[in-house]
Amino acid sequence: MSHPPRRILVTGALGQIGSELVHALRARYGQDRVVASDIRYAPPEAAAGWEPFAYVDCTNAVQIQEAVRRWNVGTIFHLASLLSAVAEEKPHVAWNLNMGGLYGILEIARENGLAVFFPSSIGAFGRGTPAEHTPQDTIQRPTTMYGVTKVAGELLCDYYHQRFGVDTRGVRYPGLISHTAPPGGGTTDYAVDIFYAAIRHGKYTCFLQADTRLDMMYMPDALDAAIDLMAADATRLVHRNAFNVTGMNFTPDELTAEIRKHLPQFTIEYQIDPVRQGIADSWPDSLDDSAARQEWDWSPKYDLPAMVEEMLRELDAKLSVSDP
Ligand code: AKB
Repeated sequence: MSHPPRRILVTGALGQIGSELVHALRARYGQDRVVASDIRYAPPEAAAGWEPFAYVDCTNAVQIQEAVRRWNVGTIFHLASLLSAVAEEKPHVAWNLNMGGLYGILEIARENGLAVFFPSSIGAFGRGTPAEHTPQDTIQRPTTMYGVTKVAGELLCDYYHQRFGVDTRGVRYPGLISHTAPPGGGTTDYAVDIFYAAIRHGKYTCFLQADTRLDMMYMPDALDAAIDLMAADATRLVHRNAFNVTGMNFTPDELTAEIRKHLPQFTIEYQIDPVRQGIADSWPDSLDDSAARQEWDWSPKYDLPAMVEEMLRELDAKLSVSDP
């Protein structure tokens, strides 16, 4: 007797990555194969488009277990997490969600033979990490609660693979840029906010210094990274978890110069947020992603000019409908 293929569950499906990853996974594997889940419900006018949808609080193991059984889940893309700036404001909530949620997911994966994707971040690095071309395997002493949960999450995923044979895989994302869902509470959010401000007002007040260099990635590349890594040949994976990945690298000043090629009147001023500046200063300037390239053929498609051109075009179309 043949069994239907097991489904994919996406936690945090209404967040910045999840809201696009669900659609990308459905495009590849079929609508019914991918169950979106979140602690929020989709707005009523959009709810039908999100089916199948499961209400899941990731800190509640019973709810995760019920969703896994009900939908015959075989793989979880576990995205529910607080981002860096909001995690610094609410460190206890961040520990509970980022660590408690992951622990519950891994336990259920162990009991049910599931594969798990876990997104780590450039936030997993900190003081003492080489700032340029940060190696795959290096010093990780983050000074933020977000970073602590990301390093601990990387280690926990490695542990569940080595000790229990759970198929855990993951990447370290840089700042993610998208025209679909806004980020919420990250240090790299300026690189999305700037586009909305450029189109709506022709000017932007940036909370990071003009010369703060960070790695970034356009969302289509971030989705490919997650999907391709989970589909990769396991025998080639030396690292499995926490692969450095990057798409491009710039400062607010350089991003402004690129936007000005399309909107010459655009202006930027700086009003530094000391908390987010401190977080950004503790992160690397650029990552070495050669392990991902070697082990599962990672290769981003978008550089800075291609990303800026598409962001302005897509957002201009979107905002002309929402802000007529
Ligand atoms: C954040 O800024 O918190 C995230 C990240 C780099 O992990 N975008």
